[in-house]
Amino acid sequence: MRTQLEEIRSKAKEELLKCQSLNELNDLRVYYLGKKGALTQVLRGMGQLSAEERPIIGQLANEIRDEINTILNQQGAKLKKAEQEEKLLGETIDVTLPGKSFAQGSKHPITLVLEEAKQIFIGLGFEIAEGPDIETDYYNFEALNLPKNHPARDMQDSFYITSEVLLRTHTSPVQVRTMEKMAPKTPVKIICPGKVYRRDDDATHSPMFHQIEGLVIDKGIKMSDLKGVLLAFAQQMFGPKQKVRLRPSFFPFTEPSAEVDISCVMCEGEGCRVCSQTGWLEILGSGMVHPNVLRYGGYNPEEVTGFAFGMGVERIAMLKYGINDLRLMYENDLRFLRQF
Ligand code: 2NM
Repeated sequence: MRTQLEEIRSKAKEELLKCQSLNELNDLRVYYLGKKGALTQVLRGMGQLSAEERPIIGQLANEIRDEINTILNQQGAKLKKAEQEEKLLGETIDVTLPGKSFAQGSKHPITLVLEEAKQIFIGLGFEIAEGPDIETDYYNFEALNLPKNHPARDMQDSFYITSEVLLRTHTSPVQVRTMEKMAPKTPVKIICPGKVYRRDDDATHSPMFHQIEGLVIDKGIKMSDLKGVLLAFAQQMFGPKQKVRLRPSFFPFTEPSAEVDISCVMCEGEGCRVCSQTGWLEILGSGMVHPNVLRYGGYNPEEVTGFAFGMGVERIAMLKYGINDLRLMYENDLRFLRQF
């Protein structure tokens, strides 16, 4: 029995030290120390030994088991480390490789102009007011001094949902709603940016476009306040040399009304094709808020006055960025959009 045990000891030692993988090592553990392993098998025969021999063989068997265990643990640690190192070597990455680049979008020229215009007016002390795109006849026309069957409604042919509900043709309804909320408090000093809709579709008109309208109401507001605000806006949007001029016009919601021209952004007033040799470009409509509109909004025209103006964002964007065709704005052609 002693020789059997010694044989197990030397064979186990040799095989364990030659072992090349953790799997193989585990097989060896089972083979030598497992329930049906070599050592156990030998020890099964202990019953035949004499009482003197039994403890001696028992001790030897324990010794061998401990020794095999120690070698198993050492080899296990060694092999585990080797396997990890090999895995790491296989996983090396080249940190000098260039990264993957992500396609980056850019803002649409209309968004750029809207954002810049908002910043300019915020700088002039205005607040931004927004409202629904779907409006009632009352807010879109009636409260703006455009009663039913008024001929000026023709200028803003609309998309009707019902006879009383339509897509707004301008952002002025937001101003009426704001007046209703604020009256009789002053000052009112707001701009209303947003989409508007008209039944137009040709080279220079889109059925949907963007507007910014402004409204100021307070005691003693005059036409010169309007001109000062628009001059400051034009100079910040198009450059410090800008001039503005007002020409008499008509809008149902303002009296008096004026078209506002800025000096031509292409020729700085010299006269060119863009400004039809006049040196001026029309960019806005404006005027003093009609007494009827103030009353609809809840203000007393005997106590307060106001000015209002409206501009088309597409037109400003075309002038600012030299875009010669309105339709480019809506085609989503990346060759166009990438330029901004
Ligand atoms: C324009 C031209 C002139 C305007 C008037 C109002 C309101 F609500 F106060 F009556 N908002 N916007 C106005 C006046 C708009 O756009 C060409």
